[in-house]
Amino acid sequence: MVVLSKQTTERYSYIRNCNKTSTLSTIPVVDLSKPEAKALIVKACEEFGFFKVINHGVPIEAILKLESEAINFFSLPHNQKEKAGPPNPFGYGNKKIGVNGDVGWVEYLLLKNNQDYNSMRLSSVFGQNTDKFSVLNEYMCAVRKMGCEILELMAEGLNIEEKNVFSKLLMDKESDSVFRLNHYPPCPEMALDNKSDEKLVGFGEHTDPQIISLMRSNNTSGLQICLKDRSWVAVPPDYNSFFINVGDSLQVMSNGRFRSVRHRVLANGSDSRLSMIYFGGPPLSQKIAPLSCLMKGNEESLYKEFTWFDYKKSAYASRLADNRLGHFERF
Ligand code: GA4
Repeated sequence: MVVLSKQTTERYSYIRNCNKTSTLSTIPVVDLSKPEAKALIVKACEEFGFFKVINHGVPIEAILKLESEAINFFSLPHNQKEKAGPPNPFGYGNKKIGVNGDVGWVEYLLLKNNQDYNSMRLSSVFGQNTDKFSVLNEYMCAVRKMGCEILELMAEGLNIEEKNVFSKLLMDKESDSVFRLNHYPPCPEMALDNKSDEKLVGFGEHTDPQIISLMRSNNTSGLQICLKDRSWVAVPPDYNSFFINVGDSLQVMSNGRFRSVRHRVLANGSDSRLSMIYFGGPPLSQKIAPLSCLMKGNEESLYKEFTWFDYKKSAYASRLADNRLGHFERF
């Protein structure tokens, strides 16, 4: 008989009744090379705040090179990785998420959209190894380009004349975007107890504060999204595609028409999950408010006025699962 000890993992949260979670078979898939992409993007953002893209244009070599660097990094001895920590707010983090006591079965690297800053922050681990940073930079540039293409299709789908109304925020040299590598190690306890209906939380439920998040993962499951009816569904992994989330700022800019999707990641018993996420954010001084061209008749803004700086400050002081936009709602 195997006696399971919860000692190593007892500070973490568990989700019960996992076997009942359904798999999202209707996940919207957008082929960026097809003319119907813009309409599908708008529909998916309204219904789910989430979709998957194929024919995304991010070169497979750029993806694989960064993935292999990430695997190398997370395979380093613990004391080596710790040299790149703590994540205040950028750097290596292990289990602790944010500053308010959230924990998850995850280790990660949080990076800035600035090559010089990242190489300085990580020089204690990588020295002045410029190759590693050009791999990272190449990936980030390609993903940002895809993000801008998606945002431009979105603007067209919404019949907005200024096609770059969203994408210009990511292209701005002051854009406050963030990049994250997440490694969810296999959880040995779960592997032993494979009949258990309980799963350990890798990254607890939350919404992303930025405009748009662009995620690529390896082929290990774990991601779940919350639907409008508040049920959770598992998203089957697909390492050839990118998964796109609407963030809180885009929900506000669309005056609530688009949904900032609540999502979480559950740990896996036997396989490592590796995900790479680009969080496209605006410059700090950017006003985040519903676009006037999207307001119909005498439609009122659902939100108070704020800048990305105000929102980010409030978001980073919150707990992961909080409804961060709540403080900024008018009604
Ligand atoms: C969620 C989205 C991004 O991963 C992130 C996260 C950030 C962090 O890990 O430091 C936060 C979280 C995220 C929202 C609430 C605060 C801040 C952890 C946390 C508890 C980098 C981001 O921008 O916001």
